[in-house]
Amino acid sequence: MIERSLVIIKPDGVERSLVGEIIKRFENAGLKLVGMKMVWIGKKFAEEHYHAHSKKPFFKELVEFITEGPVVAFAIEGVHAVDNARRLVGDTSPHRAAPGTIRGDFAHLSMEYASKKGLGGKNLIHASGSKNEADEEIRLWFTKEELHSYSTVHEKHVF
Ligand code: IDP
Ligand code: MG
Repeated sequence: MIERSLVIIKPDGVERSLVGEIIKRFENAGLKLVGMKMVWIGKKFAEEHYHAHSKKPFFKELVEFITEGPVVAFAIEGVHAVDNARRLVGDTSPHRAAPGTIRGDFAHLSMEYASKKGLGGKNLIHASGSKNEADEEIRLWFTKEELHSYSTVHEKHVF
């Protein structure tokens, strides 16, 4: 049940200076940071990360959006980390994301609106959608040496 998940603060989140605010929410929930990097990904890497969406009508715009500036990627570890990260992130479309979630608190647009404008949906953050997706994405974004095992001081009470 102890899982790892991949989280990416997208270019809109970095450019809006929300990196600290967003990371804090995962730390506050007791999820352990096990790897982290800032990287400006290219088109090929973006297409690989989002390969599951390659047939979607918004694929080109999504790749443009995720490569328009640097992102901050981090891997977290904890009980049901995949589901827990999605819960903190909120619904894909910020207009449906509950207040208290990252997308609900810091954005409000809808995917329909983004598509109408011919843009990728700027929803601040990515979190793996399933355990399989998480394993695949962590392998894509991090080498073994970039992932760390250590104990946090409060692990006794949160894990
Ligand atoms: P998720 O990020 O909540 O897992 P996915 O359905 O996997 O959502 O979509 C990946 C990303 O593609 C979204 O986070 C968003 O940035 C973008 N996206 C999803 N649907 C649309 C759309 O209808 N128009 C434009 N962009 C979209
Ligand atoms: Mg997804």
